[in-house]
Amino acid sequence: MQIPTVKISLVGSGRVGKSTIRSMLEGTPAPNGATIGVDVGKFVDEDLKAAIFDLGGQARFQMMWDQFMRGSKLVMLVTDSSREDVDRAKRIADNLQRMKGAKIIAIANKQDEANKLNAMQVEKILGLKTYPMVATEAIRRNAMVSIIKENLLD
Ligand SMILES: Nc1nc2c(ncn2[C@@H]2O[C@H](COP(=O)(O)OP(=O)(O)OP(=O)(O)O)[C@@H](O)[C@H]2O)c(=O)[nH]1
Ligand SMILES: [Mg+2]
Repeated sequence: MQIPTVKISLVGSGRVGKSTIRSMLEGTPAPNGATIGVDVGKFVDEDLKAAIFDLGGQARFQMMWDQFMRGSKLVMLVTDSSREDVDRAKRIADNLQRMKGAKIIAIANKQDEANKLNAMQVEKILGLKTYPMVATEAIRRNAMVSIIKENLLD
């Protein structure tokens, strides 16, 4: 049976861990610099084939986001779970409401660091279903895959 390819976008401020999540899903080494524009990766297993649009989070790339995200089935808004970044993510979330046909969820990344908000706190602020993550820990890959499938295959 053919599995159609779905588009997933990773969006959020600079350095929050979007590319680390993409490389975790791809099983490739994490990149060591900021994403310039967009990087496209892929995730394939027996019941999901996805193109992962990993957007550059720096301010100078943000005006391209609408075009890069177009046609996404799932948009994951990534935050580093600091109060300041969650406030930034709230403004991004408000803009994402205009996205048609996409499911929007949030990832509360960097849960290994001190003084971070937990996923429930982030969820309350953003008003989006939010999942905790530590993208630098390979052992979390299965959890990341489950998050995606849970939100795509329903
Ligand atoms: N402690 C910790 N560090 C992380 C985690 N996820 C990512 N990082 C680190 O955060 C830094 C930035 O990660 P990237 O994945 O490049 O961030 P990005 O969101 O893609 O950044 P842009 O491409 O600039 O938008 C890197 O040094 C990562 O190793 C995490 O869960 N915990
Ligand atoms: Mg990046």
